[in-house]
Amino acid sequence: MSKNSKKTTTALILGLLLVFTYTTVYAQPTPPEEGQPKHWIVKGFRNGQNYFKINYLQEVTPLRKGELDFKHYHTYDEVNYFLKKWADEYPELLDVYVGGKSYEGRKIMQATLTNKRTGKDTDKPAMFVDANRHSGEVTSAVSAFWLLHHMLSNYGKDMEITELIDNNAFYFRIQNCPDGSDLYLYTSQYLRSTVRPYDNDQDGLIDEDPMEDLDGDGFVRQMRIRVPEGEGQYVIDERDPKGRLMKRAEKGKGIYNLMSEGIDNDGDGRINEDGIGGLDLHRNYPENWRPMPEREKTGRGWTQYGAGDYPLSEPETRTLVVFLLEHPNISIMNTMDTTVPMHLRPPSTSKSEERMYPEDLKYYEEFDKKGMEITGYPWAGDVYYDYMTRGRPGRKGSPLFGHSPDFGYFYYGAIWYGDELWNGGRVGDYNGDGEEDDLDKLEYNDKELSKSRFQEWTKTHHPEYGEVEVGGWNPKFWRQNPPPVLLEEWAVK
Ligand SMILES: [Ca+2]
Ligand SMILES: [Ca+2]
Ligand SMILES: [Ca+2]
Ligand SMILES: [Ca+2]
Ligand SMILES: [Zn+2]
Repeated sequence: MSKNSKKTTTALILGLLLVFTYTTVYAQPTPPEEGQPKHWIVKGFRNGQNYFKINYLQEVTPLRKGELDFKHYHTYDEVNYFLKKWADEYPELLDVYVGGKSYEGRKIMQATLTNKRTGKDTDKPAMFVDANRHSGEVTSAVSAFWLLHHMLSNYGKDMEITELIDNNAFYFRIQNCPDGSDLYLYTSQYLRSTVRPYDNDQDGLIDEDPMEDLDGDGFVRQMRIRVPEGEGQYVIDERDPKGRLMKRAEKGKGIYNLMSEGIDNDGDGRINEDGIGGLDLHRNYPENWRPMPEREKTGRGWTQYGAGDYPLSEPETRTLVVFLLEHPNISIMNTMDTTVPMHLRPPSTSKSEERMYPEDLKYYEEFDKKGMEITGYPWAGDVYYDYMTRGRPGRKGSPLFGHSPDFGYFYYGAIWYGDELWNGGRVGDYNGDGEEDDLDKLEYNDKELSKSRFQEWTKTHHPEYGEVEVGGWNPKFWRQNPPPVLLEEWAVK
């Protein structure tokens, strides 16, 4: 072996080692099996693409086919399969029925849990659990699903649960926006809520610029583009020796631009600015509802992004509210979201002391405390002030209009909480350097999650820019929801 070929061999081995060290840490989408669809089609008229490649992701795949586990995210079909199965197994405890039809015409399944032998559900005090009307906040569905299963499977075993089911009724909507949550779980798209077409950027074209997964890893992450010095906004943050972290450059020093992974489909200079949908079902409730900015006629009134055409314009919220009004036996509501984590409650448009009866506030404050004791969440309180400030100095309260907790308190008269699950990957000062930042998250990801949540910058071809690098955090199963290994822990909380 000559000196040169030795060198080549050594380089090759080193190269291979590197490849083995740095690949296969993030799961890639698996191709469809025979008979499985390749594309997901979204209903409704839109100017942009209305079909997307289906990614069969590890995060959405059960550990064993046909068996229940809470270590992955359940699709609409999977949830409904188990609901039906449980209704057959526990006919004296569980009814499963259609609670409404979604925008795309899917059946929104609802379940009623009570011991029928001790009386009808409508004759008992009741609680309603409503989850996942924010399409990407899929942890909430897993949490509601877990709770229903936990209560069902412990009936007759756990005294407390048995008594609860004997004397009360519990209603569940596990996925209150199945169009959106399935689109989120099956494709690389993400969206706020309903898939009803909406012109986000008010340019006259509807949903004309959805996201593109350029490198085909199943997720829309970030794109970094090398530019001559001074023309960019970013440089590599040297604190991570692997060069994964980016930071804002000093003036005139930037050599990278950062943008969302995708293409400017309509040539307006912005990437992915008008994707599928845009309304927000959680701004569509009737109490203190305000129109969207383009609909407010005076130019002086409050407006609310995502509010919809009018209160309860969407079938997902309308059918829920009608059900509640028809069931005044319901006195407790929990609508679930991600991420903070926090126990949220009314009011959303003013400080608690300004609009709530002092007697009621006392109860709520007691529940806030109890909630934090049980879950260990750092925050609980009203949406307007406690949520918006979260103890951060200098922050002010800010209103959310058409928000369900306010409908719940001021209009419906129920104790209404919205639990925000998962911490959004905020792992605190993990490396102990006195600061809480992305470096902590990276080290946590490397050590605890076998590097699976951050994709290293990978060269990819972009139709407009040529060679770009794609990488960054997993937007769905790290930023917005926990990775599968942490899912059950958060679902239980
Ligand atoms: Ca548009
Ligand atoms: Ca849109
Ligand atoms: Ca990608
Ligand atoms: Ca565009
Ligand atoms: Zn939400």
